[in-house]
Amino acid sequence: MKDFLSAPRLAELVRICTEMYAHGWDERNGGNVSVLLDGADIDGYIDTKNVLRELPTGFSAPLPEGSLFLVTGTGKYFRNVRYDPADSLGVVRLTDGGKTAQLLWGFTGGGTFTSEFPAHMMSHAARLSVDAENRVVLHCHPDGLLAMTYVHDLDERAFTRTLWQMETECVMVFPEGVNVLPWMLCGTNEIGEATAEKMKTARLVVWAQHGIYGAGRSLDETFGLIETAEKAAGIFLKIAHLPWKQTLKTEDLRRIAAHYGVTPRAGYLD
Ligand code: 2HA
Ligand code: ZN
Repeated sequence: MKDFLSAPRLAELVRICTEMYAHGWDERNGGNVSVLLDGADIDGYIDTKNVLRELPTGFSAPLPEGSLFLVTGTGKYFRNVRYDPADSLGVVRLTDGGKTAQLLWGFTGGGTFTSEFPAHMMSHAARLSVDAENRVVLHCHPDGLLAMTYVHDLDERAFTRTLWQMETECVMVFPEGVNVLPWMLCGTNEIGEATAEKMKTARLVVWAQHGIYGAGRSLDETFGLIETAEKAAGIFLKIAHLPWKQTLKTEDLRRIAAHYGVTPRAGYLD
């Protein structure tokens, strides 16, 4: 067996956690990430017969028996992930109808998966129902998007259109727009269910006064989605209080979408 610490999947997640912290998106223990693994990702690295601990999930994770996830741990600081990945991260396998997660690697200090495990598992199921290639769910607290939820209408169409107007890239990067949840208590099955419902129509779900969830086929794609939306939110906050002389118009957004062959969310560019 090779050491999982040298596995590409692990290295990739460590890099992303480090990068997220550097962007200021994950203060203290803020944020969490889960990556759906293929058997091949851990083959030769982890003995799948050796269950280290059984962790109750507290709900029936709606995913196939045996699904494998690399996931950040509850209370772990993204700032520290790179110094001790085996303590901050874990590989778990769902069993017992998703009511139990078997720990196969990591959480060496006795920890467990993120407090947002329900939102992650339900979001994976929702994304997989519309995109069989989805692998990543990523949550963080980027300050521009968070600030925007205090001063901007939370209507999804309006919120999306504002972001699209802030930078030419936006409608290309997230043509389906961003969905928005009003403030809800985090760490609960209820916010998990609400997030998953929103995930069926967009890869980005803003949690008002809290942060954002992103989903995608890779860590790079998902990070890039949030990075782009956050950049747009930052521009909005720089100009929101100033008199605008011009902006990207609906017609411009339509032209961008047509030129780059993306389909904007129906009804958002009427
Ligand atoms: O503590 O970000 O939403 C991690 C979180 C909870
Ligand atoms: Zn959070």
